[in-house]
Amino acid sequence: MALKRVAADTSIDDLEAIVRQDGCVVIENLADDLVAKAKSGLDAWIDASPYGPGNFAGQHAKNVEGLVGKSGAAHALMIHETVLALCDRILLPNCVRYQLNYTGIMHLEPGNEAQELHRDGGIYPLRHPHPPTIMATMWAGSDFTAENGGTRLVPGSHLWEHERKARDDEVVSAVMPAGSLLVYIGGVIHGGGANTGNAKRTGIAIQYSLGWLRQEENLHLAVPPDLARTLPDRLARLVGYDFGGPFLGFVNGDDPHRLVEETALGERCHSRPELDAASKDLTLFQWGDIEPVPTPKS
Ligand SMILES: O=C(O)CCC(=O)C(=O)O
Repeated sequence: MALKRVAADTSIDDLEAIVRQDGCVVIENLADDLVAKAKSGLDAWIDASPYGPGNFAGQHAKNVEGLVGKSGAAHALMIHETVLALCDRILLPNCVRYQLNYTGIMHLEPGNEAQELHRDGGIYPLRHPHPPTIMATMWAGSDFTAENGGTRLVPGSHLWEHERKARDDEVVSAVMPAGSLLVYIGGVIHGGGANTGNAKRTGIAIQYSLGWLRQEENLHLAVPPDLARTLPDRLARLVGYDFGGPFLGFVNGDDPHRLVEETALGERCHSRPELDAASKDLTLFQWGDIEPVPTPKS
C-alpha cells in the first residue's frame, strides 16, 4: 500500500478517512514558516546533544526531548489547528480529553542505520489491533528523502493482527519537503530509515494520546506550573493541566487547571459536567478474549 501525500488544504473529512484506512498520511507543506522557525531555534539544542545511545536511537542519531520548555516556536506546532482537528476525529471517540504524549527532535545524520520497526502504541500492553491510543506527528524540519532516513512505514498495519510482521515490499519511506507533516497512529509499524545520503534529516515529533493513559514523556514534571502559566491555555491543558476524564487527574481534590489560573483553589472538584456528559458517549475498549458472565434474567 502506498503512503498518500495530500495538499495542505485537504478537508478534515478526507484526512480522517485516509488515516482510518491507511493509518498514516503526509500533508505537504502544511506549515513551512512555523517549522523553519522552530527548527532554527532548536538547532543549538541538537548541536549540544550527544549521539545515541544504542541501536534504537542510533549511533549517528540525536533525540532531544522536552520541547515545551525548549522552544516557544514549537508551541504553535503542538496546537496546530489541523493536527488538533484530526486528534478530535481519531482520539476523541475513546476519551473525553486527549493529551500531549511526547515532544522531541528525531535527528538522523549520514551513516545512521535504520531503526528497528515498531509500533509506538506498543508501550501499552494491549493486544493488537485495538482502537488508536496514540496519534503521532512528525514535522519535517528538513526535507525527508528515502536516502536521508525518511521515516519508514507500513500503511494499513494498524489493522493487522498482532503477530504479523512486515515484508520488505510492504515498507515505504515518507518522502516530504521541509514544512510538511507526517501523521501516523500508534498501531502503524514504522521506524527511522537508514541515512545513506549526505544530508542530515531532522524531524520534530509531537505525539498525542488518550487522556486516560500515562504519557510517554513525563510532561507533568517536564512542565512545572511556573512554565505552564506562560503557555497558551490550549497547550497547558494538553500538557496535563486539565482532567484526563471524569475523576481522573485532580490535584488536592480540585481541577488541575486551577494551578495555572490566577484564582485561589476553589471548591472541591473531581470532574466537570461537560466531561461527565461526554464520557457517556465514549466507545468502550473491548476485551475480545474474556467471555463475560451472562446477566441473570430477573
Ligand atoms: O525517526 C523516525 O523517523 C522515527 C523514529 C521513531 O519511530 C522512534 O524513535 O520511535
